[in-house]
Amino acid sequence: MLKGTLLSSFKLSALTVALAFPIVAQAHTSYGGTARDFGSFSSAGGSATISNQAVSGNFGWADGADADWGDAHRIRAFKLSLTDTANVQLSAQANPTATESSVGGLLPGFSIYSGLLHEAPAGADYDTAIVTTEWLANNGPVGAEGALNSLGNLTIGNDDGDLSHLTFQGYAFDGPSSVDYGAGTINGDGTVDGFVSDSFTLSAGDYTILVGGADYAAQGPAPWDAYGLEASVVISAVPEPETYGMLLIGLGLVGFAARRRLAQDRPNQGLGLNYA
Ligand SMILES: [Ca+2]
Ligand SMILES: [Ca+2]
Ligand SMILES: [Ca+2]
Repeated sequence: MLKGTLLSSFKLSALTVALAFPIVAQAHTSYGGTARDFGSFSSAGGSATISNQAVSGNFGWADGADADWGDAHRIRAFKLSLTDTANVQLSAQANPTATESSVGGLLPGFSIYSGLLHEAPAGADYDTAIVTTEWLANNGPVGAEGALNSLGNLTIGNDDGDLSHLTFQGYAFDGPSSVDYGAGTINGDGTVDGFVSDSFTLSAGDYTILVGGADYAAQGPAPWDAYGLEASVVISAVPEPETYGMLLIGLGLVGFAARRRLAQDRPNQGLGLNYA
C-alpha cells in the first residue's frame, strides 16, 4: 500500500515536471502555451501585440518560399481566433530587445493559414516526425528540406501519428517588390526596413500565423542568432455592402446633376432631355 502510494506520487511528480517543462514541445512547432496566442476577436474590433519572441536565423520564412520548402523550426507560430468575418491587419517587425539573448536586424516575413497545429496534451508537430516524413515523401517536393510551405497549404504531424492540415490564406514579407526563390515570383513590400504589414479579410475560425526571417541569402551553417521579433494584429469590421451601395447612389446623383447641367446648357442637343 505504502509502495503503491510512493509510486503514485512519483508518477504525479514526473507528470508535473513534464507539464512544467514541455522541452520537446518548445523544440517543435507550438504556440508556446498562451505566449503566442493573440486571442479571440469579433468584427467589433480590437488589437493585440506580442513583443517578446525570437526566431533562430534570419531566413526561415524565405527558405520555405522556394521549391524545396523549409524547416518549420526556423519560424514562430502564433494563433488567432475570429468569431465572425473581420478585417485583420497583421504586422511583424524586428525587435532587438525581445529577449535577453535576441539581436536586431530581422527582416520579417509571415504566412497566414486557417486551422491550428496540434497543442498539448497532443504531441507537437515537427518536420522529422515519422508521419510528417511519410506525408512529405508522397506529397511534398523532391528533396524537401522540411514541411514549411510559406506559399501554400501546410501539412505537418506529431509523434501521435496525427497530421495537422493548415490552409494557406496569404503572405507578406519585408523584401524586394518582386523576387523568385525558385517557386515563382513573389512580392515583398519593396522597402527593406525590418517591418512588414498587410490586411486580410478572414471568416470565423482559428488561424495560425507563421513568422520568420525573409533574408533568403542569410542561409548558412548553424549556429544562428536569435533574431528578436514583435508581431501584432488589429481587427476591424469589413466595410458593409451598404457602404458601397451608398457610394454608388452618390455617384449616380453626381452623374444625374452633370446630365442636368448639360441639358440646361444645350437644351435641344445630345441627350434629348429638357429639364428647363
Ligand atoms: Ca528551402
Ligand atoms: Ca535552404
Ligand atoms: Ca518593409
